[in-house]
Amino acid sequence: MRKLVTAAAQMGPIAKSETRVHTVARLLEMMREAKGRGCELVVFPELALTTFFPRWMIEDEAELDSYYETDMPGPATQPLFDAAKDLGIGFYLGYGELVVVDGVKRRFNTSILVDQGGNIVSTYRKVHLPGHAEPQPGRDFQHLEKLYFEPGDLGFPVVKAFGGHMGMAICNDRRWPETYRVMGLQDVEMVMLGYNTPFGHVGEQAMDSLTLFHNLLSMQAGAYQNATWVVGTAKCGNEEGSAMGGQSVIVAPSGEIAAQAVTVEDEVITAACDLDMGKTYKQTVFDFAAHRRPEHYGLIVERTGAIPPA
Ligand code: ING
Repeated sequence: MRKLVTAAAQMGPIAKSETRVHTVARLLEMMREAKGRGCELVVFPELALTTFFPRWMIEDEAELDSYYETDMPGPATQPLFDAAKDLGIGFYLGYGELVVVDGVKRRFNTSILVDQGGNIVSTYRKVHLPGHAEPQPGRDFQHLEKLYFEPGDLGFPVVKAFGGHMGMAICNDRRWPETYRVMGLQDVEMVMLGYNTPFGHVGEQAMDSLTLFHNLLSMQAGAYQNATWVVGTAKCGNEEGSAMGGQSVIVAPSGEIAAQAVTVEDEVITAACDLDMGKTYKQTVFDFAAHRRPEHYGLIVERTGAIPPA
């Protein structure tokens, strides 16, 4: 039994005016709380250093740039790396990444995995960007991730770390089965993902009222169908007037919920995750090599949008 004691460190709202120093202090407090409960790994949310700025149309480039990190670690985040090394606990961190390549600014919705030595062992850039590339009329809040980020260009890497096969995703990625399956085909044993999930994203009452149901459904399905642990960590609560769902969760390869947050504040939940738990599923029901028939799956990579029967 390869036990990995893991925490999801859920965050309550981050105000637009909140400084990185104050936000990092909140993260450090939860890192210490997780360590105090015997954790070796703590998963922070998506865009864990700032308010969820894609809710606004931001015209001023300098203001927009202020929501991104140009260095990782940088001055504000170095304390997280130092604490990881001092305490002997690794972390997943989601943040806005700004890199200049051949003189061109590139912007990604990024996560990193940092080991107990304070080393970045994996980097992921969000592939599935929800929402819109330009402001939509009639919305209380925009959702402009397609304007503020490029689709990720790193695929869905799975790395050996923390004694297992570790993969990362971000927010909307958790709704797409391809996310989990590409990592499942690399024998992933734990998928870590942070999310910021506003209610009212679609603006259709029946659907928006199911936001939390769809949150759990997506992660429980992904976990079960790929026999992997899934750690989903929310940034939630009423952030600058926008209500976002919490319900951070640690899901076992069985699809069962091992731990779940009960607030919409900073809250640490933990579970002792047996990384061998998925083996039975991978050797029976989800023995990919024995049961999958890729020769019939071509449309999944050949076709982007659905084409109805003639
Ligand atoms: N947010 C949301 C998410 O996928 C969303 C967007 C909300 C989609 C509600 C569907 C329903 O959880 C991000 N940041 O992807």
